[in-house]
Amino acid sequence: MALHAALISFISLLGVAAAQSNTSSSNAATYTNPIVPSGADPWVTRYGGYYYMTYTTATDITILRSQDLVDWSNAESKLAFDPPAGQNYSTDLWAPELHNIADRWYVIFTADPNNDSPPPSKDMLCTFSCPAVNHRMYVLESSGSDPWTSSYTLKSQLDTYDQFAIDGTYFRHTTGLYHIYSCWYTAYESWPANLCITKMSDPWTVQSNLTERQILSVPTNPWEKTPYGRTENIRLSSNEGPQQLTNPQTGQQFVIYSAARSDNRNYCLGQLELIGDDPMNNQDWKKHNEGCIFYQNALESAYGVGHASFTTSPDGTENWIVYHGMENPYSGWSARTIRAQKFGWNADGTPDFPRPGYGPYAVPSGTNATGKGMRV
Ligand SMILES: *[C@@H]1O[C@H](CO)[C@@H](O)[C@H](O)[C@H]1NC(C)=O
Ligand SMILES: *[C@@H]1O[C@H](CO)[C@@H](O)[C@H](O)[C@H]1NC(C)=O
Ligand SMILES: *[C@@H]1O[C@H](CO)[C@@H](O)[C@H](O)[C@H]1NC(C)=O
Ligand SMILES: CC(=O)N[C@H]1CO[C@H](CO)[C@@H](O)[C@@H]1O
Repeated sequence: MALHAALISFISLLGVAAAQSNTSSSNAATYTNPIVPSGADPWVTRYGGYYYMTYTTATDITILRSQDLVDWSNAESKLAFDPPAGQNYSTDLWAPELHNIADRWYVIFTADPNNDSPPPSKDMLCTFSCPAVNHRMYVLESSGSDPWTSSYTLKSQLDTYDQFAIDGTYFRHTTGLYHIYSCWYTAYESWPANLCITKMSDPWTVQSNLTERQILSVPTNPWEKTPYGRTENIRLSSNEGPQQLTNPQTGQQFVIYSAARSDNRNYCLGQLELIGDDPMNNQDWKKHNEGCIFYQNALESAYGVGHASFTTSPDGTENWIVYHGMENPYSGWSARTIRAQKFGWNADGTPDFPRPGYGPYAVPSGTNATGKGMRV
């Protein structure tokens, strides 16, 4: 696959030749994955003619912007937040997301003090000198209504009852705003990592108390465990990276989350659907227990695909998934790169994700060709 991808990149560099070979087609231009050569936990939103991307740098909050969803080689970069040392949020800044709520932008992210100290116990069999115990959720607020020119300041820690919390996201519903994040049962129980929901009164304030917090999903299925179907050491079973997805035709509300474990090939996407009226009622959610809805494609060396976010093509007509994956399933977290693919919808309104791969794929509909030699 490496050879193939390299060859395609080379052809793209030649640009003109690739474009000329398909001049009869109206959407002949193609791109290949990855769209960013290194990175994890990508999050993308489209606003005012630009795509804004956040991802895990671990040391700060950096925002990229590009007019092109699948070409970030000329993206601009903005350092939104560089945490001071010695705080509970100084290290391991993970999975930032940039949300536009009530004319301000909120960056919701995970962080911890002192680099996940104590160091990881062997195979994370921790009872209890456990890494990750101090991970918490934090929120930055923009100074104005523009995500790029704004400055960002730390607004608040999100209340997770002084318990493990990672990968938090906002869930918007007619009944209000919610925080959905990866949680443990208790402060010192460690894995499995579940999905929890709490109600918010504003983007930086959790209103629910611990009794009201609800667990929406527990990684009980074989495909949610690592290795697949593992019956012992459930500490390596994870539900994380939750992300709201709305079917624009039917209005169906989903939470697409990542399952299994992010450092290996089994990482994949699972699906919850809100089938009732109240996100705080766990009986109002339906879990797709049958298997991952987006998962490794060994035939194309696309492994560990997960931690997705969703956006649309420049003209708004297509749905796109932006996710990370690895070509080498043995190198762990460092092998992750950022990818994007178009997806559709099944007859029952659920998302219909493609098989993960490297392309070449047609560029997103409405991609601006001007100023890009290879996309005439
Ligand atoms: C830092 O985190 C610890 C453990 O959760 C907590 O006890 C302490 O109050 C926090 N410090 C601040 C300044 O919030
Ligand atoms: C949580 O909030 C509910 C509703 O306000 C209240 O009835 C309950 O006593 C609270 N629980 C705790 C532990 O504070
Ligand atoms: C297309 O790209 C050109 C050159 O970067 C830019 O001037 C123009 O505003 C863009 N048009 C749209 C619709 O994004
Ligand atoms: C370079 C390129 O995109 N070539 C494509 C042109 O269109 C034909 C037919 O659809 C494809 O097979 C090529 O891959």
